[in-house]
Amino acid sequence: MNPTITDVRLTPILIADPPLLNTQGVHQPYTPRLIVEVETADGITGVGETYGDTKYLELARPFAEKLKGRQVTDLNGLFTIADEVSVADDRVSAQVDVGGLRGVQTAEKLRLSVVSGFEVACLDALGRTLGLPVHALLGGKLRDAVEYSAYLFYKWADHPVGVACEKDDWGAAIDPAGVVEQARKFKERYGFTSFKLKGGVFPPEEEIAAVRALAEAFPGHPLRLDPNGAWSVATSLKVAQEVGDLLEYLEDPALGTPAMAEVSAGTDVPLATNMCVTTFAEIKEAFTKDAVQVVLSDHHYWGGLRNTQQLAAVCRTFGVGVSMHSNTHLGISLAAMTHVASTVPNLHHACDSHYPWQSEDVLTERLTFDDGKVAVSDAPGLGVQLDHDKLRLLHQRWLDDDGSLRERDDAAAMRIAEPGWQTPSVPRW
Ligand code: GKR
Ligand code: MG
Repeated sequence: MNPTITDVRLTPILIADPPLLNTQGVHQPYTPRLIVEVETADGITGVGETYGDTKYLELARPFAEKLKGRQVTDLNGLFTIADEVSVADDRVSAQVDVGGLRGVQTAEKLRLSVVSGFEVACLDALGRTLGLPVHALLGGKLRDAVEYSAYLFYKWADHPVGVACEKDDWGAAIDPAGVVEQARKFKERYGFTSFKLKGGVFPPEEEIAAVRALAEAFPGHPLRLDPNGAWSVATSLKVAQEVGDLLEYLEDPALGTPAMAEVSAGTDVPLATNMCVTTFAEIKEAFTKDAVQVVLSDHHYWGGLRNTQQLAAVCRTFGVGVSMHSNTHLGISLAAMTHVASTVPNLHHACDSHYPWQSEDVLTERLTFDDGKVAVSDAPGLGVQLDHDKLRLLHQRWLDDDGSLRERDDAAAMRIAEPGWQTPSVPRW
């Protein structure tokens, strides 16, 4: 057995994405992802996936060079490499979305997102080498299937006229009836029994009405609402008062730990976050101020699967709940999330996943949801197979792009429909 890394391949791709609305604007018709392949001296290849915008690629390329000659077992060494190829914070902030509403905003989070792609690929290669599933390398699964929630979005029926895109069959959802209809489809197609609505798109009264409509249509199903920090403390408290009894938790109603702490002090509705606790350094303030009751880990920007386990342990220590956040992703990341989620003892909420929104993948076989759950694979590694033809096709789309889609920019996508659109400053309401 020789787990020395002999080759690393990076393939940036563009994947189809429906016109999903959020505080920043609307999803582009195609979104960038990066597929990582790590090959060992034994001829074994492991795969990983992470964000694919240019700023990640620019870090991943020198990272890949430094990885050659190292062992796939050297997972701690990935953080050393990340330090060596790191970029300065000021350089990153110049490239990051204004508004900063999404997870990755600093050089730290950027480099950790790159680490995660390589960590998952190394774990996959190691698992294939040893004949063990990734969950076994993480200490072993505690459950045979991981539960996911249906991730509901306000959505247009189509991307704006004239924009090249793939068609989807989800239809529009711009009011409570549309949201309920979308939820019904999610339930029919995948068996989900809990729902999360991406909010911060319409005035709070409209989103409150959507939550009420969901509660009426799906009694007993856990519901969450996530406006990505679009509300003031006062608005957050008002929403909590009006629909708090219908919610499993309210996710990032207000932006930042001090505002979340104020909301938390004024309501008994549990607050979850993937925005104010996104690094280990942010935990202390948030937990000592009791700003959040559930942290949603994203193994990409937390720096991989082992860091996610460490986060879960810290949460457990402080009696804070843990679950998983998602951004647009493919099956490699869903497999990675499922493996790590299966090992977390204190996972008491269904995880988020955008996967049902992705009609394309780079795998020979898509992962499936049964009764809203993904079965934890016991096959070696992640248990997924890369389809090189599909990968080539999606990479060709990236090559053919004039550069406008290679950086995800929901505000720019929105300006096609609404010229003059700017990501609203927060709090918007
Ligand atoms: O995909 O539009 C989106 C989401 O709003 C995503 O960007 C968020 O990162 O899903 C995420 C969240 O839970 O905040
Ligand atoms: Mg969120």
